[in-house]
Amino acid sequence: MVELLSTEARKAALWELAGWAEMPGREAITKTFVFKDFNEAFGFMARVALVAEKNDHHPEWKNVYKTVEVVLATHEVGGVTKRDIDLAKAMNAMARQLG
Ligand code: HBI
Repeated sequence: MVELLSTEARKAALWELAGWAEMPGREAITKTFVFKDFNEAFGFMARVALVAEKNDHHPEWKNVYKTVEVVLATHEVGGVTKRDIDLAKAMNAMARQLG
């Protein structure tokens, strides 16, 4: 069973996660990615989708043209776990690859 991160651990992890922040009023982390255009935004989502499926851990996200708003939380435990931090790291790496 995946464990909730302590407040300290969550805050420490966020220091390493460029652009990510705690979500007001919810135990979750969030980031809005902005790409060159829709094509890049959707390419990012397609890559993330494969990683999410492989890890059986999925984002909550909203795409409007070139922006992708992402919220990560572990539904099973109702808060932020290592799975969310790992997916956030992977998303930052994949967004960098897209330039
Ligand atoms: N994704 N973000 C998130 N949180 C979950 O708890 C979760 C998931 N993807 C799949 C998943 N859980 C399954 O393991 C459970 O629904 C069985």
